[in-house]
Amino acid sequence: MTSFTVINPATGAAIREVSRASIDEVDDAIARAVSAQRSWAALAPVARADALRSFARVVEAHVEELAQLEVLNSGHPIGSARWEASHVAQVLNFSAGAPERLSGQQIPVAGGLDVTFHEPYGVVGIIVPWNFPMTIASWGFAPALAAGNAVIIKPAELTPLTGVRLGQLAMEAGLPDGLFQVVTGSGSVVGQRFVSHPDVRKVVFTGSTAVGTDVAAGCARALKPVTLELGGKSANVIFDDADLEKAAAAAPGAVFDNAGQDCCARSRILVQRSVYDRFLELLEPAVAAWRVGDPAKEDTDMGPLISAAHRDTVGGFLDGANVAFRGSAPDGDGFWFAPTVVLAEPGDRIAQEEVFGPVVAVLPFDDEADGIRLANDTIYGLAGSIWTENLGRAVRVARGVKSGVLSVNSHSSVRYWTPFGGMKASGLGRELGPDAAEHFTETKNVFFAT
Ligand code: TAP
Repeated sequence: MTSFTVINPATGAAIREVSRASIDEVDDAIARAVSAQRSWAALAPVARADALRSFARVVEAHVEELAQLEVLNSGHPIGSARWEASHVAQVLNFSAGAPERLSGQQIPVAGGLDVTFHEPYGVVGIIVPWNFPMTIASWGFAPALAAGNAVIIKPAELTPLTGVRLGQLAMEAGLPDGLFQVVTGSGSVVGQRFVSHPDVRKVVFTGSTAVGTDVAAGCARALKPVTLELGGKSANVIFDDADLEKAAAAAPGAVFDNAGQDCCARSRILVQRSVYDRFLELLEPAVAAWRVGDPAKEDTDMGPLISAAHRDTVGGFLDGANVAFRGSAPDGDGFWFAPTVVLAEPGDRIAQEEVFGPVVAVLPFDDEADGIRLANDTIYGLAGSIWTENLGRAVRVARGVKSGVLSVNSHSSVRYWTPFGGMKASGLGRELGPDAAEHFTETKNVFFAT
């Protein structure tokens, strides 16, 4: 068995060796999942609901431990990491309401009775990125389990520790053996095996658009459904009638949260030309006040980037860029990068490509139509924010921007009870929300002749 070393991004130090699964080990996990799923799907809905609530209670009891592990492995500030661990318990509790509500339909027909059933797929493979290891895993595994599936989770090699711990907690909570497995290893082996193995009947992939496209092509060849949550280049659109103080105070959090390693990062700030200079004046002190440093400290806003290689990639985006101002970052070990504000033109690389780091491009626009046009001027369509005091404008722009998740006078994107997902190159399908569990079922229609 081979292994890989997990690194603390705030210090560069090795934390732990984790095993790298072979194809045979993935196949063994899939075989165990197939067998566990049969009995799980046969349980009364209330029994599946109870099991998910037990799992939620165990996660709740370990929020601090999971949060500390995420600080160590991912460099997330402790406050954010606590939110993420609690969120996993909330997603489990929310999903526990689904088994008893997965009702089919009775459809009027002549000569009999027609009924539909929501049947689980069977085994679901969940491929998780490194930026939010716990929460993103839970958006797949909780509703998939609720709908009667078994799950196998593949964490990113950079950040496997909380996923591995969740696997142990699932066992502690009494989930049946084989129902909830975490298999560590590379995407090209474990992830690709989910795509090619005939007994994995659905794949959930969250990650880059490039790899997601490849995963989707493989799933198409195997004729299996896939949910894709991919990259973003979301716009924070600020109109001249907005509360500029509020919009400027909120803008750093909207893009520098998790060091910009957030698919929903509002990494383009589009500002109406008449208030462009004033907005930049207000933004500069807000960026300077953004506290970058030790993620274990309670008052830290932003930790390090995930790896030295990623820091190089992010830094590459500043080559030739028109940097307006930067915040601060610690020196020394750890993969630090100061928050950076760049003035850009629509065609610039920094205005088009996902940086996935604490770099924001600011661009002016003229009027409402121009703002909508510019907001839509990338291949992506994940999230976005609209700042205006004019309700009619807010509605028009929200309807005009092609993104899956928008907020008005706010940057919040994620609530477990509302749908989440991207348009265009940002993804396919939706997670969370009222229909989350249904997305892990296929409809069977049965006609009974009378
Ligand atoms: P990727 O490099 O695409 O990796 C994502 C996951 O896919 C990892 O677990 C990776 O495994 C695995 N993988 C890599 N190659 C694979 C292959 N050929 N077949 C199957 N799986 C494979 O992305 P990342 O760098 O971890 O994450 C950053 C990206 O994710 C950004 O673009 C970001 O926008 C996007 N993201 C989107 C969302 C939503 S909800 N839309 C949320 C978070 C992140 P290993 O790395 O371990 O080999």
